[in-house]
Amino acid sequence: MSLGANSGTYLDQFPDEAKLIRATFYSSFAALFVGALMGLLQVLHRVDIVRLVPSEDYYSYLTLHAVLLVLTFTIFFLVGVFTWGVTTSLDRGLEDLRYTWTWYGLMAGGTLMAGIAIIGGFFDAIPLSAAVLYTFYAPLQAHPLFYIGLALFIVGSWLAGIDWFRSWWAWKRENPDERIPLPTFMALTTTLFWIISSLGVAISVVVFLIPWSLGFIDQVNALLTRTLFWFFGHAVVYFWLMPAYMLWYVMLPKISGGKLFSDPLARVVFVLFLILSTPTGIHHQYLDPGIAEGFKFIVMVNTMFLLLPSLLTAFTVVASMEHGARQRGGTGYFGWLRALPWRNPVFTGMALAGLMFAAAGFSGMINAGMNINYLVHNTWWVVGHFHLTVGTAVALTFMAATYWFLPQLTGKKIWSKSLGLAQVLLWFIGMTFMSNAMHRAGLAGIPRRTAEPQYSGFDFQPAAGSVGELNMQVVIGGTLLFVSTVLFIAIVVMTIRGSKVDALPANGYAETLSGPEDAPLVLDNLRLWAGIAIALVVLAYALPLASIIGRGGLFGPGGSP
Ligand code: HAS
Ligand code: CU
Repeated sequence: MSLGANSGTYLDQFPDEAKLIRATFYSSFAALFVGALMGLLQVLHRVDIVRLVPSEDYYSYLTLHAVLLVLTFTIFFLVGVFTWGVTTSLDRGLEDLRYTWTWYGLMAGGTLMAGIAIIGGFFDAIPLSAAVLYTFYAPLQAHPLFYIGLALFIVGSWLAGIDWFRSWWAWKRENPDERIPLPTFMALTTTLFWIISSLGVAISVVVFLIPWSLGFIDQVNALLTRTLFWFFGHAVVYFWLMPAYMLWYVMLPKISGGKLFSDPLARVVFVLFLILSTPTGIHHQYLDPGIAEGFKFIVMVNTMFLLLPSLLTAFTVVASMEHGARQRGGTGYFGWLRALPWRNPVFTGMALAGLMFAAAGFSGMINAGMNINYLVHNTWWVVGHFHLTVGTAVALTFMAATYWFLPQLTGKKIWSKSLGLAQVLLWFIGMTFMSNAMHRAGLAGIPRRTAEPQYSGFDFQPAAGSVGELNMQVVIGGTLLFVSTVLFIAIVVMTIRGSKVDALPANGYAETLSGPEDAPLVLDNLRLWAGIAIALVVLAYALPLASIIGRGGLFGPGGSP
């Protein structure tokens, strides 16, 4: 397949699909803006500078912050990215646009329902509330509207995945002997583990949480809902990450001026994520009583194996960047770094996102170790970790990619590339302050998820190493992140309001140094990998779930309702 051989922008090639992707992106950006505003309120509240929302509403807006950012912003954006990847690489439109708009409608409707349930919690007169955080397991309980909305959102995302499969099936009938093009391969493997893992949370919501919140059953087994949540809760982080990885693999090398180092290695990476993303969820429960140490140990081993695909990614992506830099005339052991296109916000945003992810990988490894996890669990350290991962590796990559996608989807030029550059840099600097301080605060034992941390608050002249200093850094970082978000939204809005131009780069993605012809055929056997993925899930989860249900009953102490 000749990559990037198409002429014209994505809008020229697929006007209908471009409209759908614009809708998913704009939904995603709306969530980003509101979520980021909640983030600003959050840091100002935690360090006690201003409390715009009373403390009793803290968990409602923490929930709004998290749900809008880690579920709505990320997932709306990524369904757009995968739709782009599948249609571009198969060079065919989606099969049935009415079906496509149905899943979009389910996702949008579900978000609205969940959002209304959360916001209702701010007003005493409205009998709604969902102060349950994005980790919505029992015993915290939300209004049924919240769970029903989330269920619809998840079903919508499944239908999106099936949409990509339908395109591939149709393409395969016409091209029976071709290898699956890499971006499609990435979207399909991701869909498979997403469906496997989100079955866990779907069961928790449909069988337990919805009937419980409607009053049909009066108790649930809290540990069971928690375990089913984490069955999905680790895999979901790779659902956010895989589209960013796809962009690092297929976009970053091209923007760096070169080719992807190895297509086969990229396939191996996505297969590893497919088989290992789910049987690792219990690493969020190392401190839960009720799950035997032996099961936790198995999960720790799986998690350590799961570092491998990310380490392979670090190697492949940096090697591809180096190849690009050398094509552009870069020389020396490290001198090539200077030859990279640092003035291009698409490149710089993604490269800085990758750089921060390297640090995030280290904090993830610390989280993953059973014994050292006891030190950091439930502290601000974990919050620092996930602001580097989903909050930077993913979010900053998505924002940077937007500067490439928007012209493709609208036929308009980015309003200001230099402001775009400032925007990605501000994010990087803001996150450096905020997440570093959060990690350190966690080591000092400062807890997460609390409106009233009992430590000295904000201090204009903090002593180095004091809580005041850490809080100061969190506030500076959080404010820069908010400014960066506002700038991002402004650039998007001004770009959309601009007029169409002719001379835009053509749609396409990076070619490869070592292509699919070098990859063993077995890598494309999705049935085999899905089968292994399911077998590993059964191995990791059958006994712990049986023992949780055996001791606590399916519907909580006392057995069935
Ligand atoms: Fe995590 C908690 C372990 C990755 C998100 N994680 C969380 C939570 C979230 C989250 C949201 O084992 C909190 C959940 C909650 O609310 O309680 N995490 C890991 C491990 C990894 C990991 C082992 N996490 C992620 C990713 C996330 C994410 C990705 C979102 C997208 N995490 C944990 C554990 C906990 C946890 C425990 C529970 C903690 C507790 O006690 O509660 C690994 O996947 C990380 C592997 C990463 C690497 C880095 C590779 C480096 C690369 C960079 C290449 C460089 C480039 C740029 C491209 C090994 C790929 C070069 C630039 C140049 C200029 C040259
Ligand atoms: Cu995890």
